[in-house]
Amino acid sequence: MRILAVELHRVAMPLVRAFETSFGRQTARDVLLVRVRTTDGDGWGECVAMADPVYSSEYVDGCEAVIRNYLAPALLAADEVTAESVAGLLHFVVGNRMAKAAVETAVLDSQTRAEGVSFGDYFGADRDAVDCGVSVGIASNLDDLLAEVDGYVGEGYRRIKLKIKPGWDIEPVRAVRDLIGALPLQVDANTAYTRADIEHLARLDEFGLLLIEQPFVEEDILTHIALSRAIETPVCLDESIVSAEVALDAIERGATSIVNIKAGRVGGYLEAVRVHDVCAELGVPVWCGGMLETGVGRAANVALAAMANFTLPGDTSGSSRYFAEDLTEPFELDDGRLTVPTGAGSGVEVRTDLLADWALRPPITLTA
Ligand code: SMG
Ligand code: MG
Repeated sequence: MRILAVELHRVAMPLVRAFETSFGRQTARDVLLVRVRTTDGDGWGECVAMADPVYSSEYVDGCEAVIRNYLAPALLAADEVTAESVAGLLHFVVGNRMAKAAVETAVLDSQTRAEGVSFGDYFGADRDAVDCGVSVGIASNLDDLLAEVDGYVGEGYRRIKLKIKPGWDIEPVRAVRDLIGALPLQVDANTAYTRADIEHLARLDEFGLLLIEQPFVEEDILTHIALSRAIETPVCLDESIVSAEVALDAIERGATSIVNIKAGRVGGYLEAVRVHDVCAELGVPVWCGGMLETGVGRAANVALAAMANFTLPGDTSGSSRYFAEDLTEPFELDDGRLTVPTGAGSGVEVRTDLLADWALRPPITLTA
């Protein structure tokens, strides 16, 4: 195909409840959506970068600038573009994986729609629904936390993930474990701890957690290795894993025995499939992370999470976990599971009326 235009849409999406992590509190998502207009038809991709560079170095204004100044011009200048060739065409730009992922996903959506192939079939999904977990933010007190968790359990979520930070770890985990009994439970620190906390974190062993996610800064593989040796609970990397090569390295060195896969973090769904495959070969289970996606990104995540080695429930919650109204038809939990879309491409339609109503500014159209 030839890329005729790249459109950048910015939408404000208020969250139904504030989401607090070790790095801050979020009350809305500032979403960047990419639409490619191609000789084969249109395709959409969602950029998962947050408004501020606090989860990773990428942030939404930065992604928009990189796409505008580098990524879109490179694709618009190419005679022939396929989803499989996007990474190579954009390789001259270092990093900026979330920006690249948004663009590549839009091309993949256009390509697979034209071919009549769903994302699930393209990725090699082997089931038609996926088990869903929910990520629960840091609350202002234990009562509020338990009420929130209780609500999610009532909705049927199959796994609870608690955000933790120093001063909000052992007690909330104990309280939630007491509340939910044997329901799978895991924690995510978003890099809030240091090597000095290893002994303290080992106290989490008594709660039978599925895993502890990313306790230390993303570059610090060594401290994750040290924790893995000191704790029974499996250590799982999120922020650190930016490619299949890094996943292989971290696994072989004993830093991670379970991997969180987020397509945005690794530069796109094609690389995410590679991370899945590397992990499968090494016998390391994976699960699908989330970045508070709208239905556009959620559809692709659910398709990815239907691959064979995604054996743990993902942060693939229903649309209502975050949004009163979604940008696509909503994803609704059925017995703790979401159905993998079967339509061509991502299988969902962007509600362009809402896109216009919620726009932060008029779309930017880039052409050759
Ligand atoms: O989409 O349900 C979701 C969010 C899941 O906790 C979640 N994501 O580190 O895994 C993570 C965080 C990153 C985003 S926090 C603003
Ligand atoms: Mg995480």
